[in-house]
Amino acid sequence: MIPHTPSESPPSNLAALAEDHYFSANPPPKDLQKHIKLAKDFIEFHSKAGRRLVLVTSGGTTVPLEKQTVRFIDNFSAGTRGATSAEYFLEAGYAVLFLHRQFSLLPYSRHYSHATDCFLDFLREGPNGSVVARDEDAGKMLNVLRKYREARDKNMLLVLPFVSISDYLHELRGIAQLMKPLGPKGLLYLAAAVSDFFVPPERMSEHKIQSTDAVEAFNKKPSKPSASEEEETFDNFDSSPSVPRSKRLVVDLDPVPKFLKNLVEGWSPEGMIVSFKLETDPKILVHKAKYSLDRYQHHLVIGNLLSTRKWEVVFVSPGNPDKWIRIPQGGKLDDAKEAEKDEPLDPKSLPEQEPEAEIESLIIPAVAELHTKYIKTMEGKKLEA
Ligand code: PAZ
Repeated sequence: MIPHTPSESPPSNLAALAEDHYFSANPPPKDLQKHIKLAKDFIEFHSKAGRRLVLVTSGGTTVPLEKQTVRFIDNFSAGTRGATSAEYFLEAGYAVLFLHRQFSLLPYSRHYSHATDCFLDFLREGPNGSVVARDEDAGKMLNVLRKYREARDKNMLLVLPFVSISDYLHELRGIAQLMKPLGPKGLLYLAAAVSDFFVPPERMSEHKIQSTDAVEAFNKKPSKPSASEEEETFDNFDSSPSVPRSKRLVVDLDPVPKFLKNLVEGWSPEGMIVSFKLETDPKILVHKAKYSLDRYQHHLVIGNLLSTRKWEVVFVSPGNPDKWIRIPQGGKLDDAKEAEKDEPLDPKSLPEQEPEAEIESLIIPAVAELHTKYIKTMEGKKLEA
């Protein structure tokens, strides 16, 4: 990998203006300062130890429709990629700052949450009124418990939640800026499924959006349009002319500004930055990953398809051929060597059940290897200067 040299120049004026505007118009989450303090202490602790530290972002972001939010738009992500990756990063010796969507999967507890089994199903009554793990689950649970305890006891894992898209962006910016002292040993691994669209605050209703005109009636406004007014609420271009426009909820979303450029150039100019690209159409995946790399000039894009993301991903990085990483189709790592095919698998050719092996067990060592090269190159450059 040829690392992109961090640019000395500040982000272009437009990007800086968009940043100022977005962050002043969209209020920060109420716990931001508390999170920043925790993150600062955690980063300082590991920076002093000369340890590598990764910020893993995970899970979906909500798009609130109201300021006092009753309804919001969400996406599919449960945070499997992020939570699983965090465990393999810890195994590889990284300190992990895990920025995740509240109530999405967490490292270690993921093995017992969000499953079809309730966690109580893993337990049984033990002697003298105690509760113990069922015999068939005890071995794995002990293993997971030990790893979890070790991570916590050694202060290797800090878990911080977010909910909405603007919470996420405020947290990401604050934490990325704190990572500067880590230099190239800081890694940003952006696996969260971040919304591309949002309702800007100036168009967001303060209160719950109403579905009837009862409130207008209460406020003594004319509650029912006359027959002629009601006709006017239809138009010829309506796809559903049987429902008047006034009774529908038409959601009008703006694009979320793209802050990857600001992240690369301003917030964390020395860290290695890995983003994910999710697509559903296999024909455009690699093209979109390359486009993103080209546009934001960061270090690695990991492309994945919704339907095959647990089976294969593609690494797109500057100066390297695209590299597919795959779980062999038997679902186990020792079934076969990494498949040779240089393009996405046909989703129909894959078994219906999820693979037994976790693809993150292959992704993280490959990312860590690129990170090692990145650190060496950056340190070499510093010596030359
Ligand atoms: O959370 P999950 O494991 O179900 O999905 C992971 C993922 C597909 C959200 C992630 O691998 C990814 O591609 N994140 C970036 C998505 C994007 O904004 O393009």
